[in-house]
Amino acid sequence: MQFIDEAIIEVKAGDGGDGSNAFRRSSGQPHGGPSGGDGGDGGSIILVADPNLSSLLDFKYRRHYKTERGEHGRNQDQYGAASPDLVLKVPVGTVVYDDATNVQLVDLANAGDTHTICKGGIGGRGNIHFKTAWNQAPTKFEPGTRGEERKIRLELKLLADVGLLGFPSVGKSTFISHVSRSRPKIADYPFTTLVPNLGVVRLSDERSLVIADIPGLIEGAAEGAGLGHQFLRHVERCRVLLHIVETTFMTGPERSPLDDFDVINGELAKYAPDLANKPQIVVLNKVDATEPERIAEVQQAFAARNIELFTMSAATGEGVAPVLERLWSHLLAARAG
Ligand SMILES: Nc1nc2c(ncn2[C@@H]2O[C@H](COP(=O)(O)OP(=O)(O)OP(=O)(O)O)[C@@H](O)[C@H]2O)c(=O)[nH]1
Ligand SMILES: [Mg+2]
Repeated sequence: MQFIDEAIIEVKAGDGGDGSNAFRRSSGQPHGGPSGGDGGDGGSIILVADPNLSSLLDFKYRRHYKTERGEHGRNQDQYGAASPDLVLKVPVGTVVYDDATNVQLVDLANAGDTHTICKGGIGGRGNIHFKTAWNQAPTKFEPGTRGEERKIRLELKLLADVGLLGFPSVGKSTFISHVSRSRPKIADYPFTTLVPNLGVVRLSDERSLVIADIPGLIEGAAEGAGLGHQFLRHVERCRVLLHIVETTFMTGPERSPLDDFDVINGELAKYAPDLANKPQIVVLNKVDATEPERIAEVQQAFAARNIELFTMSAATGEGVAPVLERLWSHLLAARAG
């Protein structure tokens, strides 16, 4: 599953500082030579592909970026300081277009790829450079050149990093709506979610990940039961799966979370063994509505199989943060590898 995340921003690199036109004037040197220093270069704007990011969210909030001009040169041979470059971090896979011409400027396909999107202006030379044998007092100097500016379109094909798995009504959509701005329909009947949808989760300023909410699976999905399993292809490229179980059984007959877990994994194996081998984080949801003794039982059952089980309430948010952190550490390892 993918959708296109897009942002249009304006970038302007600083101009170069002007060279200076000055002369040495001191009591010892009433007719000293030229002493105008060079202007500094303007700061460039550089894009870099950062594996910590997975959306263009930042660029929707802030649309204008610029760097300062270089300092002008001064008398007494002083050069103006260059202004610092501005580095803009974009997610790996960002393709950059000139918005006016639609020409592709760069495809930042790999972590660490960099591209100077706007070159800063070059500082002009001061008159100290124009002294010649026949002109000892040049008044010539150069202005700084203009920094580049352009309007660019950033495009990212969003691929889900994390796929949600689970029976209907375990709280997959509740989870994604708690952690992202995605607002899928949530209801207490099975198969509320009919089409997959994506949510971008922001763990902190520097870290984001994309989660795919998919329809619930049931036993026999491989043979078409329920909504079938064709939408599993949407999570095939995910790096990690978040498998949600619950034990309140708002709908359907009594089942145990461990049985549910096994049933879903059986369906995965029938669909695609590759998918069944993907790392899974398992979480017991709805702990706000579950008896503590029951939670302990379920934990023991998973522990007996050596499966780490997180607990959370997607409704109240309790326990959600550690789940996200665990997903994140899996992802970072996978993205780096
Ligand atoms: N008490 C409680 N109820 C929850 C929690 N999470 C989800 N629910 C409720 O469980 C029901 C099903 O939630 P959904 O998020 O729609 O479940 P789903 O897994 O997306 O279901 P499908 O889309 O049908 O596969 C809704 O009534 C939710 O309000 C939770 O943490 N605590
Ligand atoms: Mg749902």
